[in-house]
Amino acid sequence: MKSKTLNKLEAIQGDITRLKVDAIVNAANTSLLGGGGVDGAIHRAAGPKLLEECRRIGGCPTGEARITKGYNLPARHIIHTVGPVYRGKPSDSRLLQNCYDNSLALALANNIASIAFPAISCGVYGYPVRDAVTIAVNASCRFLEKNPAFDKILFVLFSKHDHDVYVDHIEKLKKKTIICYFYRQY
Ligand code: AR6
Repeated sequence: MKSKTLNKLEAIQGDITRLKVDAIVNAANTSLLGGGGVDGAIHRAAGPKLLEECRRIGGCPTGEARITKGYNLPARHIIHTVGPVYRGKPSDSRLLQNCYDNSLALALANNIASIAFPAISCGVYGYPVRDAVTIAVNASCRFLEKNPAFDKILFVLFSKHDHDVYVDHIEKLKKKTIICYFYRQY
């Protein structure tokens, strides 16, 4: 993996609704009609027009993604994706990976160059954050290596614990990349 790719990833702690990026990602449910957690926070901050647009879309299957305007948010767009409810089955990781792949593909198709992800499925859907971070970061790196013009992928974590897990994972990958670079020089 190139260090240029990893430098485009950043984990921050905070509220995703406050970020001024091209798009923020919502961890929605299949109805797309709002809910609790980050979904509730995004609908509250974006305002009632978001719900109207979501109604017109008519739902989204698990692992897929849909795009709307950002309305009152600082972000121009919202990409709504539906993570799996964690059951400890192999299909969980495939579906979570689909969320990242499909959100990023939709971003690319809509001229989005900066995006912020919450920890999809890691709240009420129960996905262990230590497993989810590997899927999130691997999917993001694969995408960035294929699309070098893409600017930035942010991971926005609500809790300090989740933030520490993400930072630790990304730092370890950066160290590995530097060691591999020096290894290749000799
Ligand atoms: N900014 C960033 N992260 C947040 C915010 C925020 N404002 N609020 C919560 N989180 P969850 P899920 C974190 O439960 O597990 C909804 O009701 C939170 O700490 O929002 O994918 C939907 O409608 C956690 O780490 O999403 C679905 O029914 C992460 O966001 C269901 O929850 C995801 O937690 C989806 O469950």
